[in-house]
Amino acid sequence: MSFINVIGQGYIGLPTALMFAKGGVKVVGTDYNEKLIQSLQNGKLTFEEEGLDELFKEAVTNGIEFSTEYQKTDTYIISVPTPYIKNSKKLDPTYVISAAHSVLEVCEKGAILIIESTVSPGTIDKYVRPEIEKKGYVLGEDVHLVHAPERIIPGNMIYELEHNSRTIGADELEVGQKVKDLYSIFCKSEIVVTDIRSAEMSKVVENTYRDINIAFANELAKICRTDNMDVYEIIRIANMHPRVNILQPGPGVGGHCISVDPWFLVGDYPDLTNLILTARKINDSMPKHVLSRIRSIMREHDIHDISKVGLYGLAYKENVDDTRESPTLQLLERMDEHLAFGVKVFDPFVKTRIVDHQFMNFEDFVNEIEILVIMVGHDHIKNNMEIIKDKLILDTKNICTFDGVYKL
Ligand code: SAJ
Repeated sequence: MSFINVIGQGYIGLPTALMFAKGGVKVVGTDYNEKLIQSLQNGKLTFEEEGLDELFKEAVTNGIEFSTEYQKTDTYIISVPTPYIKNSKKLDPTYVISAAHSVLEVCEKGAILIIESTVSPGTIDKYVRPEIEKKGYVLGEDVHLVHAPERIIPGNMIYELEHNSRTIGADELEVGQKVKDLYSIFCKSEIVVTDIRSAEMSKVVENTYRDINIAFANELAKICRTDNMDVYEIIRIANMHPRVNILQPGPGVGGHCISVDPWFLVGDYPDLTNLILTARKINDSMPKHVLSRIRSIMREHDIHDISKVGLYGLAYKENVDDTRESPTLQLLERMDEHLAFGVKVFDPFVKTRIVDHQFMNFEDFVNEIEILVIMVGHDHIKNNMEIIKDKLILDTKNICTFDGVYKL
């Protein structure tokens, strides 16, 4: 039986480590963030997620450990961030390289090094293989390389870890098979074994497909706004066609995956990515579209004071506390650039103050504003529609059924 060291105890690494531990595998979760490791050692989770509490308890009962030190083991899973470089839009491989480097310092001979972090196609060839060669190790003998990108969605991670199909990219088929068996401990769905480059590319392609589909919906929303058509009704009808599946328009695309991964392709293939780049631009333009909608509602109702406007939702999507790349933050940044300060903000999931004029109490927030902009469709607002019914509402998520509600 393997002994797994999971490197990076964030949104993906932690639940993955816990699933293996629950399945009876010996696991140590490692992160260089001492505070985070201390918190986990003290039995405290660092983010909220449906079912994570119970899973954590089971994993602790099964002996999972947490440490800032890399362990000497036969199997490593690297699950560290892969941000993109703002100007070039290319992937920043620094964290992956540094984690791989540290693994090579301690690993057993013949260890399997699995990279779970999303990487652009060719990253492993370009940055990880040379690390192994620099060390004087023979690939396929001293170390075996594998890429096993995750597919789970925040808000439903635990279920999806168990039920989503997975891709394993490996240099050697037997190693791919071995890693497949390992993931089968908790993954009940199909696991495909392929080569490393195909695994890298297919992961980025999946998220890019979604980004383009959302961009199409957002462009339709803008077209429909111009001529007063109901975009939701149009998408609903179009989707009744058996081979059409258009996603929903919204105030923008946030999160650490869909709004980031397409940039890797744009950064690496600038001459070939017209559609992908255009989709990114459309999605990034949505906060501006929301602002122009707010402006026209203010004008219509003779409201001149921006502090009478409240944005509901800071998270990047419904029922999560994750604010990375969130459309609301994008919108606030844009307002900031135009020196438009004072808009009020509330999110029931975000319990620390991260922006100016952020309220911690929903009723206080509602009492202070005239226009409420629904940026995120949390269940909380769906269950509190009575409280906002007298406000002017701009509903960018199409969840509000009152008469006279403004839409995207
Ligand atoms: N959004 C829309 N319209 C839609 C769907 C989503 O505007 O119809 C927006 C959301 O509000 C959000 C953003 O897009 O701001 C992304 O949300 P998401 O729910 O589509 O995806 P993520 O970023 O939470 O997680 C994705 C997942 N991909 C999907 O295809 C659903 C997940 O499977 C991946 O594992 C994850 O990215 C990842 O790690 O790559």
